[in-house]
Amino acid sequence: MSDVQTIEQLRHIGWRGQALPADGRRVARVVAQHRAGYELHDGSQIFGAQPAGHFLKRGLDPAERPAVGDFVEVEPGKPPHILSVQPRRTVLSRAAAGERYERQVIATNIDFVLVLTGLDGDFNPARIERYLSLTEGSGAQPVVILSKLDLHDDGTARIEDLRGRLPAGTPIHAINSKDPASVTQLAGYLRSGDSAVLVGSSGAGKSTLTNTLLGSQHMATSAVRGHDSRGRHTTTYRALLPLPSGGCLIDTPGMRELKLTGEEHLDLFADIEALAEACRFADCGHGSEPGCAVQAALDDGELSPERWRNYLKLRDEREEQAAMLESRLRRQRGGRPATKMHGPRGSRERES
Ligand SMILES: Nc1nc2c(ncn2[C@@H]2O[C@H](COP(=O)(O)OP(=O)(O)OP(=O)(O)O)[C@@H](O)[C@H]2O)c(=O)[nH]1
Ligand SMILES: [Mg+2]
Ligand SMILES: [Zn+2]
Repeated sequence: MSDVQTIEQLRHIGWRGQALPADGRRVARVVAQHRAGYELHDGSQIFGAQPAGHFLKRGLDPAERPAVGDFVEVEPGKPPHILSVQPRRTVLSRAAAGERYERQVIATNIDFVLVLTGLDGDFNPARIERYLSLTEGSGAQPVVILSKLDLHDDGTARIEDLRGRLPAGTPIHAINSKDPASVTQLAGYLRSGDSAVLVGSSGAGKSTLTNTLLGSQHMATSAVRGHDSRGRHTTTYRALLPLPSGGCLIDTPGMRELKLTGEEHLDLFADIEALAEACRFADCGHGSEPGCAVQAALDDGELSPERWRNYLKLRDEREEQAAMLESRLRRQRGGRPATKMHGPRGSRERES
């Protein structure tokens, strides 16, 4: 097959490169990762592969191992081996739960992060803000999708509530994931060559939406618990699927914990940061200080207490994670301080 044909084929799986590797190595995309190895797709077929030995070395940052969404170079063989990962256009990651700082890659080379929440008991604006904050550092565009519109008469109130809370311009779609006509409003995020990842709690309906977009019941789904709308962790691995629309969609397992990585900017709360800068005292604790702009906004209802609390929680977590990230990077540099502080914007302090 000619290079032109190979490139044309790779386009079907979202590859944007202009030239194939000079050494003639085969390029493919990671579409699934299992305990036993990887599944790759070259735009025409799926095949299994193992990571080369250097990916298994102890001490290697897990974020450097091949992840779903990656384009990799492959050495033929039985089985084929993944030799290297091509530079990532975008990366969505979270920090692993636990004491040690570790970034976990959720998906790479994605254009859109589709944050899916059910309009049932799953609905939780604070959690949506957490997902949007994580997305900020990824390089991909966030899109909020509210599912199960067909099941909830009070859906409209929740949608309006969210619109008032999120920055203007954040796309919000309310859908019935089971209805092909309803999901056509997402077509703009799944165009040929584009890739999107679906994230959200278990039971939100990620696999249901994936199946509707695919036009087949490829992913298993299961009913949520009646009393609290919780899902049953049906999907257990990330799966990248080429859609009939020409776009690629990554379905993921519902995540129990979503820790910030420390690289977020919290642009979502820029209005609150602006308020805090308007306080009379530069070191205002936003408690009972005179001239506190935050208290004034809380008092007159301009700022909701719930959103303020979520901001404080995310800000503190971001600071803590940023400190852990910085000390890990320092260790990697052999104890030298960073030449350029890669701290979050919140660490800037006024000098008055
Ligand atoms: N009526 C209705 N039911 C939905 C909708 N979206 C999802 N469901 C139902 O919600 C349940 C959970 O859907 P799943 O697609 O399995 O959820 P998931 O997000 O993939 O969950 P995990 O794989 O566990 O993370 C299923 O019973 C779906 O039929 C929707 O828009 N309308
Ligand atoms: Mg699922
Ligand atoms: Zn204040």
